[in-house]
Amino acid sequence: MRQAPPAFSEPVYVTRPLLPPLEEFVEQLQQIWASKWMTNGGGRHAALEQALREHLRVSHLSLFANGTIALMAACQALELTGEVITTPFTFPATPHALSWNRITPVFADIDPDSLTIDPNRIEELIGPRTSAILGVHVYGIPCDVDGIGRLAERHGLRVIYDGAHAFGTEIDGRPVTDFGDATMLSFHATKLFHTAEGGALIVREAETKRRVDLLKNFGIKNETEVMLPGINGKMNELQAALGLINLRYIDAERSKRERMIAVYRERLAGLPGVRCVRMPPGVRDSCQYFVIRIRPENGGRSCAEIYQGLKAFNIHTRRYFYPLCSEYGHYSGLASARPEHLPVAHEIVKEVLSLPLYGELGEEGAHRICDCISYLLYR
Ligand code: T4K
Repeated sequence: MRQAPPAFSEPVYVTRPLLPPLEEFVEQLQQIWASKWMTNGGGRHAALEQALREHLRVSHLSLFANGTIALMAACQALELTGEVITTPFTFPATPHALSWNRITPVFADIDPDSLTIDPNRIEELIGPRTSAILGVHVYGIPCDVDGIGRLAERHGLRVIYDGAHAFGTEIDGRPVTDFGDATMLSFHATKLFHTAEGGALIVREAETKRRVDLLKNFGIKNETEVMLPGINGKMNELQAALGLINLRYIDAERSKRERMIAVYRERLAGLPGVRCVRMPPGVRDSCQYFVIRIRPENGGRSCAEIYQGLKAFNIHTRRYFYPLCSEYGHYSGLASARPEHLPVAHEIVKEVLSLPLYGELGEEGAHRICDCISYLLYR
């Protein structure tokens, strides 16, 4: 009988926010207090847009209060209507952004390796009401951007990417945000780069950015002209200040996460029924999540059992993104949501487990988590 490894004394979560030295934020707060400028296009908002444009090597970026509203604004900016083809293997925000625009999501199955929408399953779903494809770079793994791009061109469709997990992802040295008409990024507290709540929309053309900037501010051009039925999606100065500070620390945080990922890969490869989800060759990992797939072998443990078992060690992993969006009551009645149309997604969603990944936990934390997983698998 193997001896159980010790439990963590403090809860270990799937992630924890990167928190810079408090003094640096307090200093920013003092300046904000002195200026009495809290939101509506302040100096920090402008500075963060500029800093992120440089950091991410993009031309047209608009900050938002959160990623979801950025995605909703993308649908408006690109004037999407009717149906949009998307993945069921994502966070609820993805199809909900469509629903809030009165657009029907049409679910396409995913690719078994990249776990992103499978371009080979998109074409059969394109109909007269289809206006776009909405791919998700899930866990920071890029969609098949070339395949999707070719399809969209052939059928005259727009392409939007939900890049909530893809801050800093690159494909052969090119920012992932170079692909598609628009890409959303999330800066939620659970993201490697964050502003507590926040997000951005990156678009290809200056004219689209102008439209996006109007859309996130009620459509207001000036004191007497309101150009569009916009919404309030603005990022405020406190969020922007936190973002400016966090930018100083993300390279260090990324390195710590890379070292944890190396430990996980080395320790977990070869465990019975466990596979590490990997970035394709040439892709720079956003280090947002570390995900394993657990398939019970010869009566071994299932993902659900490992997820439960780890709780006894005070390790709180997440089964992102179980259940599939197509299984939510709001969408399950759609023809495209029928399980027989989404066999790969249904199989994979039962296997995936996101392990804790944040710098503070370090390599030692990763080793201890591997000890617990190994114990549960061999027990
Ligand atoms: N598209 C995709 C593909 C997404 O994954 C997301 C968001 C969006 C769109 C929408 O972007 P935003 O509108 O959120 O910008 C969390 C995040 O809230 C959510 O942003 C994220 N995806 C999703 C994958 O994860 P939950 O419901 O899992 O969060 P919660 O509160 O359970 O937090 C997870 C763990 O993080 C906790 O167990 C502990 C830790 N935590 C969390 C918070 C909020 C902290 O340590 N501190 C904190 O302040 O959704």
